[in-house]
Amino acid sequence: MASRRPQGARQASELEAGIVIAAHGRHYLVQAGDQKLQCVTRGKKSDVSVGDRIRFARTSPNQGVVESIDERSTLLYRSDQYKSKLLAANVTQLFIVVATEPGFTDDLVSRSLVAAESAGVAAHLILNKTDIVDALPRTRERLQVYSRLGYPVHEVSATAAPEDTRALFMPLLAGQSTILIGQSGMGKSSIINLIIPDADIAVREISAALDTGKHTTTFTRLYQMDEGASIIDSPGFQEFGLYQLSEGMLERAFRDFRPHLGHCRFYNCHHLTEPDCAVLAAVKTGEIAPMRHQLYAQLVHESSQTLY
Ligand SMILES: Nc1nc2c(ncn2[C@@H]2O[C@H](COP(=O)(O)OP(=O)(O)OP(=O)(O)O)[C@@H](O)[C@H]2O)c(=O)[nH]1
Ligand SMILES: [Mg+2]
Ligand SMILES: [Zn+2]
Repeated sequence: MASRRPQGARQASELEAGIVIAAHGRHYLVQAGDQKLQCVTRGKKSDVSVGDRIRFARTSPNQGVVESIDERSTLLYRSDQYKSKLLAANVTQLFIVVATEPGFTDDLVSRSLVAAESAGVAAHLILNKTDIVDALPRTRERLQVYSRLGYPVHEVSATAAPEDTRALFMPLLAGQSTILIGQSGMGKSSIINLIIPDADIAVREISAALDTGKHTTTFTRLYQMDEGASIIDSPGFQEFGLYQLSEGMLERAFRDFRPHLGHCRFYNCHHLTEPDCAVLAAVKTGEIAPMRHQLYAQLVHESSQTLY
């Protein structure tokens, strides 16, 4: 019997729960129990993110329509030419993967930290490829600026010390939803493959379906671990989506600024050129690294270029 109910108004009892494990345009791969389904949204909506817990209506044995998104605890954005798009929902911690080689840029690390802080997500740094010993001392030195800010830095080598790497990660991942982010070639997928043994196969299957056939990760992919933990692999990003952040959110996203906020002469100080600015004073004494203040100024400039 055909249902009389209008489309789009299905009863909650007919809906099933799932988690979005990959997104491609408006097509979503949804994990529901042991099953994976291809889901679409209604109309032109594309506001679903990897990591979203959703309710869907089944339209065929392996297909469905997303009917609702459960409330998110956190949301991270990626940027796409001055537009922010959804990167991942409900993550509890962000691991920034850097390597001895190829080199990483401080700009991307700092932007990732700002993204994590503003989303209320814990941030750790992972230094991979410690087996490339020539570049190790210099890389360690560069990372000190972040450990001084209070971000944990973990050293691993996914290929040269896989067992140690796995042993370090497992307790850090327990009970958490973790996203690995970082520039291309840092070793994010290599780390994921140590933790999720079938990850490689799963990605190759999707890559084949999307006809990319490349080694580099081209889409964000969530893997469920046991006991509610999950880990997300992401493509080497160009930039994080930070355009949606207001100036007030930006200043608070810089951990090193926080002790100085509220101590400027002007209550609405921009910390750029104002007299008697407590933040600028801290830059002068070296308490705040100049590189961090430069990024703040750049982000204020970028967010002022975008209309929302
Ligand atoms: N020497 C060394 N090489 C490594 C290590 N971990 C990964 N690699 C190599 O680094 C290269 C890039 O690794 P991936 O895991 O594909 O890097 P990724 O961060 O996922 O890169 P994208 O998917 O492009 O963002 C591969 O050739 C790996 O074999 C390591 O600990 N030491
Ligand atoms: Mg990868
Ligand atoms: Zn100020």
